[in-house]
Amino acid sequence: MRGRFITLEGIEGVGKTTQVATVRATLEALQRPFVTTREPGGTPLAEDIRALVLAPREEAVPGSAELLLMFAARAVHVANLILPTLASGKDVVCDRFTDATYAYQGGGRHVPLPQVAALEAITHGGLQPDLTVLLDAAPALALQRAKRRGATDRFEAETVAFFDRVRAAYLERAAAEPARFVVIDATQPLAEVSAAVAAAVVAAAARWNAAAPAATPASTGAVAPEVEQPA
Ligand code: Z5A
Repeated sequence: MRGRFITLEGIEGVGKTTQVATVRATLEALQRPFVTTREPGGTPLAEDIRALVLAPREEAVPGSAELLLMFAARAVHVANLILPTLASGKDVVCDRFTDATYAYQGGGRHVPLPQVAALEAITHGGLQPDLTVLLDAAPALALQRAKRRGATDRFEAETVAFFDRVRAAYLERAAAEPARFVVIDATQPLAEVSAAVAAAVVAAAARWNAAAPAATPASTGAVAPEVEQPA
């Protein structure tokens, strides 16, 4: 049976990386095998692209270039890690996926959404997350948390207005797809956010168990893996 695809989303510093640990612990308790990964990144080539796209630099980086780099990394990640892992029956837990492109390049950088959708179709066809946990908080709080960690990348140097647009784009996507998204108030104390994330995963897993065996990527129209699974 195909594994399930779980993504975590939200603006910078909202607690996604922290909550990956909660998802891991919950899946372990449910005895569901899984692999955790992140975007941009997740494979050696995709991590190289991540370093290129996040590095602070003097030269302007157009939104269209960011868009293409994000999808170049994603194409490698989907083909070499995500699809083979799902096909092997393991769940994939991913810190950010294509919702981030709609939010950051679409909402934040004003890249036209049809351009994002066109690359999404090329890169991962019908493959969509089965569950997306959106951690929501105002940029002022989230950026304060992120700054506590020190070094800043190219996105972290952006304005509060930029992150307001990113947040609004995320909330718009969540409102449009309520069956896939669970929106969690990330301003709550850590223990409460973790409990809400764990509850979302437990509820989704119960639905998946109750449903008929998951469709294969081929039957959902997802792109078939073109390369061998990494060792
Ligand atoms: N990007 C893009 O533009 N387009 C795309 O398609 C994709 C990505 C995929 C890298 O992402 C950048 O790429 C990202 C968007 C762009 N840049 N931005 N902004 P990333 O996910 O690797 O990096 P990030 O967003 O910068 O994540 P982060 O900084 O690691 O933040 P986080 O994972 O959401 O937060 P955290 O590290 O878990 O928590 C931050 C701190 O807050 C930490 O000290 C925690 O202990 C603390 N924390 C967490 N939760 C709480 C609560 N509830 N209370 C108090 N303190 C808390």
